[in-house]
Amino acid sequence: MAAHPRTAAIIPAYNEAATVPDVIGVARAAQLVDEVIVVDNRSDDDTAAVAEAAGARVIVCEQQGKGQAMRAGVAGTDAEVICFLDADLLGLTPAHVDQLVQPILTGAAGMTLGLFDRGPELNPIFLKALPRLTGQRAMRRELFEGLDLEDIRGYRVEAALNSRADDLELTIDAFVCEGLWHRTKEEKDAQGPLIGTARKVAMLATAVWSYAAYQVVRPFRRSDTTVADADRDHTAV
Ligand SMILES: Nc1nc2c(ncn2[C@@H]2O[C@H](COP(=O)(O)OP(=O)(O)OP(=O)(O)O)[C@@H](O)[C@H]2O)c(=O)[nH]1
Ligand SMILES: [Mg+2]
Repeated sequence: MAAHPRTAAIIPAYNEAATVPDVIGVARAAQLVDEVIVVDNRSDDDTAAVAEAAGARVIVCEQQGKGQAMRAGVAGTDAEVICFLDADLLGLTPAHVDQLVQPILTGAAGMTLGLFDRGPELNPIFLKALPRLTGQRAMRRELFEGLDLEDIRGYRVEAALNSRADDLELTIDAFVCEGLWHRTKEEKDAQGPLIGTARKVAMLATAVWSYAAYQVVRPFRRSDTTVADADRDHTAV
């Protein structure tokens, strides 16, 4: 039996067959991770097959969207500590993963955030001046389960986790993961770099807009249904 609370690494993956095996291998090699789960949305490529071959438990999520995949992953485990990792990471190490999980296990932080390494000029800006919307983050499962169901749609989930952690006055431990980067939309997009770039701009605009809109409406919105309520009642988003 694990001496610490059980920790699951949850990796949402949509068409990430090129990179997900390495991410799984690193998560499995981390000392503080007990279980590695990949949540696939019926990818067009063989993400599910390669993830299983790399030793992950694969959960198929019927509802499209990163937030929905994260929800399915949390619902699919009873681990008390969750470490979310993107499936398209390059340069991830077991030490990065343990650095995300450790402060949650000791109680030193309520949420940890691992940022990409953008170099010495940009790192302080992304760490201190911009919203930290990274996919690499660890927390106790209650933090995710307490999110409003509305807030796990698409890319809004990361802004919502940040806001909820602030509301609860949790300590947030954010750091740059040395050498960490990802396979970008330009590289992934089968239709070429131009369409990939356009998609990325659209995605960034959506994320920034979601974040801004979320901050504006949040004080006026009374929470209706949390993720935990919905899971109990089997409500779809
Ligand atoms: N299961 C599942 N995973 C998703 C979905 N959308 C995004 N993801 C995963 O969420 C992670 C982050 O998505 P990305 O598209 O890489 O987002 P990003 O890194 O912010 O954007 P890029 O700069 O273009 O890479 C990746 O592992 C994706 O495969 C989805 O609908 N379902
Ligand atoms: Mg990415």
